[in-house]
Amino acid sequence: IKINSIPTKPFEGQKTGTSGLRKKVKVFTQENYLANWIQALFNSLPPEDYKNGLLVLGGDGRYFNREAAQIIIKIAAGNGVGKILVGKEGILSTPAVSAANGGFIMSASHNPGGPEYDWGIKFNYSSGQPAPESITDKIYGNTLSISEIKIADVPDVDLSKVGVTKFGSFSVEVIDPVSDYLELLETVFDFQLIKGLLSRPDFRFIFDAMHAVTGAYAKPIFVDKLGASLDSISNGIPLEDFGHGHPDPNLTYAKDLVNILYAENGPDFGAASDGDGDRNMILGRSFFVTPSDSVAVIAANTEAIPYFKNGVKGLARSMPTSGALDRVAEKLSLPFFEANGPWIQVPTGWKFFGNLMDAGNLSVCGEESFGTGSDHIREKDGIWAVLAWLSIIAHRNKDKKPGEKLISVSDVVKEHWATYGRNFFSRYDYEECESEGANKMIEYLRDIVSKSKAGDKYGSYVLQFADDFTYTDPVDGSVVSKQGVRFVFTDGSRIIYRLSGTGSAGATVRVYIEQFEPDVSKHDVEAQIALKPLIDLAISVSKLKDFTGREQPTVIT
Ligand code: VG1
Ligand code: CO
Repeated sequence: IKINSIPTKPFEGQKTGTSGLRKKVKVFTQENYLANWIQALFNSLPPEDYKNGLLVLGGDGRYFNREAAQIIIKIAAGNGVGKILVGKEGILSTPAVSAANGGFIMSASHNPGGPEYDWGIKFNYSSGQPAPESITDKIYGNTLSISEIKIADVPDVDLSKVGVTKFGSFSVEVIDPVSDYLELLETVFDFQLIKGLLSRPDFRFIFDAMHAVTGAYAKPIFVDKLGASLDSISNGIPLEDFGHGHPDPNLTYAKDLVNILYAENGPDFGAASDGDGDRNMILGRSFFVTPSDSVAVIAANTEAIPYFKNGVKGLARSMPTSGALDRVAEKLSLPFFEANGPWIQVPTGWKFFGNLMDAGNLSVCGEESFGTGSDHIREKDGIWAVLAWLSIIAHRNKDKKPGEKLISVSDVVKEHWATYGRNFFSRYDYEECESEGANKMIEYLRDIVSKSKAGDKYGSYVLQFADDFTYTDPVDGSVVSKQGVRFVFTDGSRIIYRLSGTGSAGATVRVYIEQFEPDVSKHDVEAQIALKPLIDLAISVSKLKDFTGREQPTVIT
């Protein structure tokens, strides 16, 4: 094949955030903008990583993916990649891509899509994990000096039909987006067990795909394989603009599903997933499972999941995620946990879990941001989390006769709290604030941290320590700093402040609040009520209203 060299000039700001590069569509559609980043990526990898090798390409179906796929294919060919596997119509969820080794995901995840909204790209490295910072930093460096794009002179590939197209030594194979991923999940879960639950007349299930990528997976998996009824899938068709929605499965943006579960005589189980299928929200009847509890409950109930038949190797969470998981780890006396105590917490972003998994130290992990997963792949996995919860409910009820009352989602969570105590948790998001004020607020907090000392009084709370979280990867020794300002009090309560690394405009401030309650008689209190004093403290200590001009958060979890 003929390879053309196109001269180009650097663009500013092509720095990846928490998970890939995300910008407005208008930014990405500037001539050579995407091409520059893809070329810079190849310039950053050792040639043996991709020359004549295989890469996977897929996306969440959002606007601009079709054009982007053709650009990526041609530049990959121009740089000597041997073969590209592409999901049909460019569709592959983030977990499905992660199940393969190395590839691109065309997605801005939970950010809205369409000509006026966001586009994004994530790159997975050799074992399917999101590229580590050592690579993304290199890519960014190369975007600042790029002068040439290598692009193969081949026609656009028809992505609408499964099959192989050859161009000399380079080929493109269009694959079914579901089959390999489904095959993997069948080795993880007991599908017969789940099928038994979903076919019970006294168990009603609903899944909201939010018109995003899991629309392509929901019917083949939940309906065709597991016997759920067709009408249990809502918003099941992936759309370029997610039906004008914001494909983020939380209490604000998945409000329709929440309303259904909280209505009188609603279903027993509800779940939703985000744009690219790696997040999940789990709901019981009139009951919300906070993601920090979700990962803890899964970790405490692995006997329901055949994949974990030999036990779990270790547990991990991102730093702002509540400590509910730590309590499970302690109880399970995991050797990994005891030996390494503190490094059960990683910074925000799934890329930090991959090394622990590859080293054989981690089985189940999660983030408070609706991300839950295991080492079956190297990304969080929305459908996996739904199947994990269905497995737990099915396992608990497997001997229940028709007509007998089933153990519900809320029963399982309340029982968990009774055993381990409840970590009340909430996150306040202030989306798209002015960057200047948000940055100043974080600077102000860092200044407080530098002057603080153990024993300082904050209202009725006594400071244990305050810092800006630094993480040293126990496997490769790499260090990342400034990962979130923490105030940890002597009773274990915490307030954490971070700026989001996934937005495309302004700054999103996240405030995380946690308080532990061992007393079972106090577990039924609404989280917002239980946490009110700490939330008020978080807002006043940071002078958040002065710095951001915001009275109320945009999203409360
Ligand atoms: C957010 C979440 C983080 C998650 C990341 C990617 O990052 O807080 O936990 O890993 O999104 O999720 P940030 O920097 O905005 O807080 V996904 O589903 O967008 O790939
Ligand atoms: Co996502």
